[in-house]
Amino acid sequence: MSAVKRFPGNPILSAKDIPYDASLIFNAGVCKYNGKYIMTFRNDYGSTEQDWRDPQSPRKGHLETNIGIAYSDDGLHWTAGAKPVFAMRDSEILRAYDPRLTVIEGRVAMCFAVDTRHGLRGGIALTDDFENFEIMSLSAPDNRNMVLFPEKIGGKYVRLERPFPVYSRGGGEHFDVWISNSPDLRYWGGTKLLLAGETVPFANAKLGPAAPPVKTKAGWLTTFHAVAFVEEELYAWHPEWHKRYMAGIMLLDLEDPSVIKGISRQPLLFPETDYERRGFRGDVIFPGGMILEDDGEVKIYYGASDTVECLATANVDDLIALCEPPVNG
Ligand code: BMA
Repeated sequence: MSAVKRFPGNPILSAKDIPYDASLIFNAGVCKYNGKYIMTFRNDYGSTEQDWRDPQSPRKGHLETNIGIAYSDDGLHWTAGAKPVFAMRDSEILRAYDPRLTVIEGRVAMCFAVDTRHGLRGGIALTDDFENFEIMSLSAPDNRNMVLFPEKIGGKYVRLERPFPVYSRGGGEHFDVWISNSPDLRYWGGTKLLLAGETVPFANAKLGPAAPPVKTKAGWLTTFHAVAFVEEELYAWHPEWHKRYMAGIMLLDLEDPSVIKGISRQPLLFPETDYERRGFRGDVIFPGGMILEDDGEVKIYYGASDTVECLATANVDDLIALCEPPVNG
């Protein structure tokens, strides 16, 4: 029996729940802050499935992006705020997307990806009210999928990240998960390789950090996404989609999170349901939020098929038990 159960009410948020222009609601970050569950989600808006499938449609391929907010009392049922809360666009920056939330030192840090005319960057912003965001850092390109640990470790802030080395990795999509630290959230260094793509048996392409880690007695528990190129064409609104995104899970050492204590040899979540297999890009599971409740329940929030936001739950001990010692550990 699987350790993870999909929430029967999935998807928990989709375009029909949003009171402004919205087409695709996915890849959200989630935190518990001031007694409420808060989600910031990616909203791609503009063209619809019909536009993508119609070769004559002038709106085909036109998607803009902003980041919206939703609130919940139980983490299951969500209400979207009246307007988007975050967007970046100027002559250099094209958009910000895929937000991840971490409560740290009483504030909320939002990590996000940024497309610019000169490469992909990873950003970190701090907020107290989800209206004003102070941007602390934007990485050098190409790097994204940043996630921040919820406390300092060894006196430093710590993040996971996924740079995109091209020359040295043979030009394909063979990208790995790295770990860095910072004295102040602005300057990042001490960078080390954490999880190499070739060590994940169910991936044959890139990996990336998924939801920010949660602290357990056994170690930092954290998800990652793992990509497999497949021969067959997968369902998508556009032609030639061959990438399957799965979720994996691993356990990092509490004092030195650059050490992997355990990792599951199998995917934690593999695309199975209609909402995961059929959408803008089918066969995509992309976790961005993970909450550990006091009773040991873990809520894992994930974008499905780049179209809707979903939830799966598990018991924390069952997740820890999935993490076997790494082969070279
Ligand atoms: C990645 C990112 C994610 C997206 C995924 C699947 O490269 O763009 O935002 O969910 O692809 O399309």
